[in-house]
Amino acid sequence: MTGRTAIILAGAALALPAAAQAAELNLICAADVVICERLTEEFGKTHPDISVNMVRMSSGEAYAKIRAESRNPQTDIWWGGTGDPHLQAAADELTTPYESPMQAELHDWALSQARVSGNRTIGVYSGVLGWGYNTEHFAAKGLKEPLCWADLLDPALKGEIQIADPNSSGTAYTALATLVQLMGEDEAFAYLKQLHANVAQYTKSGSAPVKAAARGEAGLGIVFMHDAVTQQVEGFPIKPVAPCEGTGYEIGSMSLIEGSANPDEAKIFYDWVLGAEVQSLMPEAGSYQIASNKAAKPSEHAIDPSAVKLIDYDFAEYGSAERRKHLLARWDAEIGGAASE
Ligand code: S7P
Repeated sequence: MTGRTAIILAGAALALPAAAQAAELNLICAADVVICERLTEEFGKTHPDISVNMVRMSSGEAYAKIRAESRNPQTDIWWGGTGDPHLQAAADELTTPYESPMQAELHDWALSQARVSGNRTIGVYSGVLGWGYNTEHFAAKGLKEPLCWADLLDPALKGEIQIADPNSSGTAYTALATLVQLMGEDEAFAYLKQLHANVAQYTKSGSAPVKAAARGEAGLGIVFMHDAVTQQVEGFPIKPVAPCEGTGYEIGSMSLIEGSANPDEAKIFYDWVLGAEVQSLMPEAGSYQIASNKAAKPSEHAIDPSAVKLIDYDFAEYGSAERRKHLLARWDAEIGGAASE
């Protein structure tokens, strides 16, 4: 054996352990960062052989990233965020069908996402749209309690309201689609134009408005009610409201990415996160959505949807690429454009 051969053999021997490297999982998490970090940590405890790279994004941003990467996917699984962009990704075939053995444990509303998408997405939680307002701020300014969508147009609320931009935020897209379903499209845009006079800021993230209201930087944030509850439970003077005329809701969803590098690890996470034990942890991280696993322990702080006037939200229609693109383009032209003037 020459010295050179020995070096090559040594090189080959050194290369062997590389094959035993830890498996990887690239996760986009589109809910609050606290629950995203908690899920990553818990998964790491039960699956120490899989290293998770988690990135937190808003729902619309997650959709845009997955679409931009479609020829060379960098993401394996997308957990959380509102269901509409998951449905759009399913229609675009950016996500891949999977029938999890955990489906038998889920509520029918969670399975309805799978049914309309050919198993390309599934419900992981649900939540009711509304707002949270700062009771101390309202009392100090002598403002009337805002109980209805109509109340938010009161000129006394000028500069008091925050809501996210529906291009980046699933929460704000849910608000836009809800108003269209409640009022009709032209009437909803007329309403949003009037509301614009009272909006201080369109944020990137959906829950930011109520976090600002909690700290007195705004009077009211239009958000999912559970995000208002989180602030209330943390001790801020926030009161969650379900609008009197009726409101929409989300089915927060999860999808596997078509052509991803780690499909087996992604399925392991997918099945794990649908389990009752994992979903029962969500309230510990301040996430008070309604869990999709029928056996998950409900939180005492969760909003009871039967006490709210809910619209019959048409997920298939408002998650379709055509409707979503049309509504977002109209929002940019008639509302977002005015915001930058
Ligand atoms: O905070 C939890 C939550 O409200 O956030 C998701 C939300 O859509 C993500 O934020 P964006 O609005 O910025 O997209 C909801 O799915 C979830 O319930």
